[in-house]
Amino acid sequence: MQRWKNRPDGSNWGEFGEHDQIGRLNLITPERRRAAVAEVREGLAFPLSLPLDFPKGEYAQGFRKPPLLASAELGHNRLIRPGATSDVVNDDYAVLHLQYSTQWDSLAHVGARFDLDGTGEPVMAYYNGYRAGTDVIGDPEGSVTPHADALGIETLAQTSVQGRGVMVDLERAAGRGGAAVGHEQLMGILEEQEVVVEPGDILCLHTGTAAVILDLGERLTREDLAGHGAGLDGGDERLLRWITDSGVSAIVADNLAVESFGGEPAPGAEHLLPLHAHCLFKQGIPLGEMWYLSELNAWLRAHGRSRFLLTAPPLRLPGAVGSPVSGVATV
Ligand code: UVW
Repeated sequence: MQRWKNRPDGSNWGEFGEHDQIGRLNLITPERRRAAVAEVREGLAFPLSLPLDFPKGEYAQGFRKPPLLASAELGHNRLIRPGATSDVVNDDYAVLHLQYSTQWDSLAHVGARFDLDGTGEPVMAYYNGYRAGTDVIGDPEGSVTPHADALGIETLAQTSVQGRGVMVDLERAAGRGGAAVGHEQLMGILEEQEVVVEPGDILCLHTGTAAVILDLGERLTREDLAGHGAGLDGGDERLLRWITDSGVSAIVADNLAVESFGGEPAPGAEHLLPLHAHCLFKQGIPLGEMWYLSELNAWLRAHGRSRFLLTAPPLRLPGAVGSPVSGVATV
């Protein structure tokens, strides 16, 4: 049974199959992955994650909390009887807010109220017409433990998330302030930096924000975060249309939310985070946030390159809506 009668304007629901749960990652075909592998010429690898206890400072006082790491005591490890052998063994466990630091947002992270059934009654829905309450469990009051029975992060992990990354240096073009980069400016930047984006590519946006997060450590303030780093202008319809037409399979940035975000919806806006709604809800484009892109960006710039092999699966953690990610770029 089709899950929806109406699909949102500007959405691609159904185009990758009625039951599709990986959205535009479908565009990373074996042929495109081979083209990504062909970008490996030097054999150098760059880690693309912040240490997962960053950001520090005032960010740690927000609703997402830094990791709590603890040891599972040896006495609880049933494999080892203390004193029986000379082995010394540690296990540990973590309480991890999955979207605290460098992360992937799954397609279950952001949905929207939409009239799926054509009854005039909007229901809470996600990419490809999956529904809150039946497919993605959770409620705005937080009285139910969230669990994504569809669109969870493990669906992305199963694809391996490996393809061609393409770097755009927004910091170089738009500075260190919090510029909102719209369609016209982005097209100018692509031309100036001679970056060509093709279907299936994972678009990576360097803004310098993660480097500041690392440099400031505990001294990081809310103002530093609010004022630093460019982001995409999610309110720019032409930019959203370009994202649709470009065929990018995912978008990654080293800033907080890929898009510029002032904390409040724009006056009259339908969505708090319009680029999230466009990518996660309408187009099935996963978003990566707070990645660490500075060293890779500097190397690419120094070598006149923008493309690389990107391997960045999230945790294969059934039912989660986001995940830390320790991606690797190989050049
Ligand atoms: C929200 O906070 C809604 O999203 P994100 O962490 O993806 O920016």
